[in-house]
Amino acid sequence: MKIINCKTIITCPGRNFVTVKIETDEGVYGIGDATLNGRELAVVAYLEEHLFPCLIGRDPAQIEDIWQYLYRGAYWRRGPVTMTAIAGIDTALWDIKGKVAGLPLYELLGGRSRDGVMVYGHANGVEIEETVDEVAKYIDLGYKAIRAQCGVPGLPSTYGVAKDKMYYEPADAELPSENVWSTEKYMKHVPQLFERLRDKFGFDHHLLHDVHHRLTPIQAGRLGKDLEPYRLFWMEDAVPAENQESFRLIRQHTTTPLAVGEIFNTIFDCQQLITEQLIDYIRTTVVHAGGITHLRRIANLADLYHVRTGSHGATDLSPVCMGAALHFDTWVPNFGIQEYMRHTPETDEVFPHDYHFKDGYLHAGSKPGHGVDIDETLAARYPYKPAYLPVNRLEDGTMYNW
Ligand code: CS2
Ligand code: MG
Repeated sequence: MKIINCKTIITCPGRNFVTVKIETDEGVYGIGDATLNGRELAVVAYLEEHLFPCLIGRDPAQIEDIWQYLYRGAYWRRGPVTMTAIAGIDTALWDIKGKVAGLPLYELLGGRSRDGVMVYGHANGVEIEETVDEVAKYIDLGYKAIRAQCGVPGLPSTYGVAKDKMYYEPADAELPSENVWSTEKYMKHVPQLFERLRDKFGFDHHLLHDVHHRLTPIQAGRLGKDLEPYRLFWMEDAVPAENQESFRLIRQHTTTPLAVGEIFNTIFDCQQLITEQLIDYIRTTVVHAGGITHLRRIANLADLYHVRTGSHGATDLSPVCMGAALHFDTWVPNFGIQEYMRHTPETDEVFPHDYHFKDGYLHAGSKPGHGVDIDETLAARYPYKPAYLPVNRLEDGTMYNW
């Protein structure tokens, strides 16, 4: 079997998605997600100008060799654009391998380790009571785990509080919109949210929170300590994580479990975090961390150090990524949890899939490959629309982390 054509399909059913499609001389094709929110066209150029020409004529079964060729052959290794491009190709090749074998992807990885994959949804509100109402809705939908975010008094907006409750899309403008941040106001308010949630719902559901890169290590230690009575499943992205050793300071001050890694793109971004057990969950994904081939390496390293997976699954990761992630989650022995921000009906129409939600769990389908397809005719109806993620400034105007 030979690769005869590779292409990207850019579509925007409410938000932009980039999909890689690899076609072979025997009529079998595979698809992969290559969406990088706010930088989509950089990945498209990297794929079309630099990677696709190297794939024509190759045997699609040689997934590892192709991965090593694209990673080592770049000379300029790593980075979100490079690794998202490699991920799109890698996922498409695993999809082809499954279709050729007539097996769902999880069988190729080592078979089922679980039936369903526990997921968490996103409850948010401007006020605490609005978030409480949203958490109640997710409990009624059968979720066992719910992320809770709320507005901060005195701030005009904050991360995670969406206009549309169910579908959260932060890339909201043709040039970056500017948000304002105050750590003091935020840290005073968040413990009140979780005190209220535990008072109302008790401890039968997992509660999670995303700090979204906005504290210093000692502030994260303080917030983690303040949240300990509410037994969070995890506190996510407490600090920007380029300096992995800064997590030692957080660890010294709190037992609140720590999750990080949705913006990581290789094992080297989290090697120290894992081997020094500075985190409890690694959030790397199929689409941004080099595909199934590399994510498997990260999960295997994490398993040696009691770190579990907790892959990112926001709306800007397409159903193709979600489908592949569910097969990965169904196999991976040190599974923790899977984020599940639902896609809109028009997105689901463009990407027909066989995974389904039931009682707080997502279930991968049993179709060969990852079980997700793309309707190219429908996709063409939604042209690319430039959209940036916001930027964040402190109240005095200092540029900060969004
Ligand atoms: C967030 C994301 O889901 C999460 O944990 O961190 O919503 C993130 O803000 C977006 O994926 C950015 O595009
Ligand atoms: Mg996050």
